[in-house]
Amino acid sequence: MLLIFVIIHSFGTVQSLGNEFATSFFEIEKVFQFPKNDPSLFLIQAKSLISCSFHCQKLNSPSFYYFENNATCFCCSGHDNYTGEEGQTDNEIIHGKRTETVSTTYTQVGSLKTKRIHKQPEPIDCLELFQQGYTEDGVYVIKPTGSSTTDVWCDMTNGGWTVIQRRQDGSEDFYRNWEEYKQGFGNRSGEYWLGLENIHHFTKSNSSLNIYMETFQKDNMNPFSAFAEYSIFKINDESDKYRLTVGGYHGSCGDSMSPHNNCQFSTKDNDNDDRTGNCAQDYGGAWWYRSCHTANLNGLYLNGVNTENSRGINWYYCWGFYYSLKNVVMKMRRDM
Ligand SMILES: [Ca+2]
Repeated sequence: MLLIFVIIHSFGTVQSLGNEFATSFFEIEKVFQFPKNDPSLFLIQAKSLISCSFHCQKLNSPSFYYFENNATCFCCSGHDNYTGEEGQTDNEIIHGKRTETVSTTYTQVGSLKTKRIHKQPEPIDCLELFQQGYTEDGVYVIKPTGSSTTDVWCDMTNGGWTVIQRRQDGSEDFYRNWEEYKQGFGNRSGEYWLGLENIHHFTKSNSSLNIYMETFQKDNMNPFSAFAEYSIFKINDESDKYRLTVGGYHGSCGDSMSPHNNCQFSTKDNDNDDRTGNCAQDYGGAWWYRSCHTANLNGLYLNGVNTENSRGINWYYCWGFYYSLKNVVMKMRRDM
């Protein structure tokens, strides 16, 4: 009997507060940038925490928030990225400055989760976020193309670098096709490729490229790690097969990237290299191959010393063609 009452009461609330509901939704959407029409996110008007809890259980949502000051209930179903801890303010949860004037205290009930994705108005890259005062390394949402958003790892420790590629454990398959390299793939907290289309849009402004590389402890290589930085980094659009412009090297071991200057990108299913065969197929990667490479940072994860000539994650002008790196981070930054 009580249950029935709650249902009727709640439906009545939604109907009678229709305008208020729309206003609340708009405000909260602005704060969090909820994906529009996302079927796993629900916002409902609820008179109390109990009512919110009830509705979210009905929607099979693992966690939810209740906004006391406007009686709004937000259910997260299948998402683990809009979470915080009980008593946190929304300012804390979105990590930093915000433009909204509302001040809401969350009361979270249900399962507590720890992973956070930082949400904020649409910056074009990590540098813009850094300049806004975000100083914590992590996953942020950016909007490089002007039309769609993407998650990306931001290196804030070194001043707002946008990570475009990362290798660290071989968990991600990098031997992929053109469409996948165009759009990007992988886990932003682990191994990933950001996507040629995004990188192209980033480099419409003058940009630098920084590459950090590390070997396996077990191999006792000299040097153990190295960096290569390029003050010129640009990628043309798809009609030019994402042709690379790179130059202005300085680094700690050798320049394996400049030989790829002015090359188009090639994948196993899209051969734009200067050789009769298919470099991407022959060397297990996808790159700005010429005929074929001195750097193969999207190559196979071959765990250090190996016998597969030039098929690993190679950086020739330091470790040669028979050493496959443990860690690689490629990141870029607009010139300031
Ligand atoms: Ca060819």
